[in-house]
Amino acid sequence: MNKTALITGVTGQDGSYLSNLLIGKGYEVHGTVRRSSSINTYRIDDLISKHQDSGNFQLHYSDLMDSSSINTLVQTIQPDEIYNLAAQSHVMVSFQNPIYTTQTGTLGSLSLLESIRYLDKDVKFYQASSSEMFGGKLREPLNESSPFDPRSPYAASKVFAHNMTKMYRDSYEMFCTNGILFNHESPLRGQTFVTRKITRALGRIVLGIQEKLTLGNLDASRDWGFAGDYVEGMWKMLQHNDPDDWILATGETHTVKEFLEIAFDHFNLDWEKYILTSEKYYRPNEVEYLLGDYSKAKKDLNWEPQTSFSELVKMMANSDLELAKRDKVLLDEKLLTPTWEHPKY
Ligand code: NAP
Ligand code: G4F
Repeated sequence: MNKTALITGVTGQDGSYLSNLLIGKGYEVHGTVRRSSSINTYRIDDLISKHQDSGNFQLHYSDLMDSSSINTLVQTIQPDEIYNLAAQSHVMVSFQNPIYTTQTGTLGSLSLLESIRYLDKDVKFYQASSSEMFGGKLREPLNESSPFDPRSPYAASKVFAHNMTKMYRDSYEMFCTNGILFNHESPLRGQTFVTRKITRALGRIVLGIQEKLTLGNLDASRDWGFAGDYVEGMWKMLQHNDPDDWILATGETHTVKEFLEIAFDHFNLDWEKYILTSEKYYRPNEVEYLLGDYSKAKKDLNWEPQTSFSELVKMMANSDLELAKRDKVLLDEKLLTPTWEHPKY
């Protein structure tokens, strides 16, 4: 019989890549969406149109804050695997909305863990932990034993959920795993994260419909990989014999400046002519440097990243040039207001 998976946060970047992967493997995938006044399923519209009729891809309204809806879903779907991807995932926003970020980051995972605990079925659980938990002060490759030093409400909430996941594994012999993922990006990355903010603006700069882009700390360094590679690692964690915690990373770190250099070079442009900086994009407590050691995932899961840093940057730059062409058509027809000169994050 085909396996059934429940994914929270299915409308997000990772949710869309993971759904695609699991449907391809023959899973029946159930995803949670939260109600909003405008439709926010653009990342999964293709999957909806291809698979909804067959029942292989089903969506359900739910919110991390509504534990009764989570419990009802777990009870009725009785999934084999649960991937808890939903979160308020923007670090800067977490300083402005600390209570909401903490509530969603902690209560959602706890509600899921409690629902699984009382289910009369062995369910495998994946928690989306984050490299932000390490805090970015140690300038060395970080592994599963490196100390946590959270620097934002977002990171602190992820540490709580991480520890709870471990605690349920140890206390109740539940199959609970934490994937400690370093930054992973794609053409479907949210547009307020730095990589996508850059490539989205770059496409418009190439077409002459945007002049400048304002960013924050260009010296921050991240271990950036491709989201498509990382969801394969999530799945492999739940196929392992025993539950555990694993890091997924590339083993390379690059500054925001290096990202800019490769992206703008790709279109023969000099980034320094287009980029401004403003303190308004600086964080109250910056994570300066992240570099991951994925050797445990390589050994246990036979997982390795497949996409290099420059391939990732160019993939995003190319995809966003196509989107910018659509922007230009809409702009020329006066169907679009250029709001991009004043990005919020
Ligand atoms: P994302 O694109 O921001 O997606 C987050 C998802 O969570 C969206 O589907 C969002 O729904 C949903 N969500 C937010 N608040 C919710 C709530 N209160 N109730 C229900 N759903 C809610 O994030 P991502 O990049 O795919 O990341 C997936 C997970 O991995 C997140 O938990 C993130 O913190 C974690 N993580 C990400 C990275 C990374 O580099 N991408 C690294 C480490 C860990 P809407 O579409 O309605 O907003
Ligand atoms: O792209 P970012 O916003 O991602 P950040 O803060 O590293 O968080 C992402 O990765 C985490 C994994 O480590 C996830 F857990 C989390 O959910 C999220 O997906 O910022 C990256 C760096 C930061 O140091 C930031 O200060 O880029 C710097 N930056 C410089 N200018 C900027 C900007 N970040 C944003 N968002 N916008 C800027 O204008």
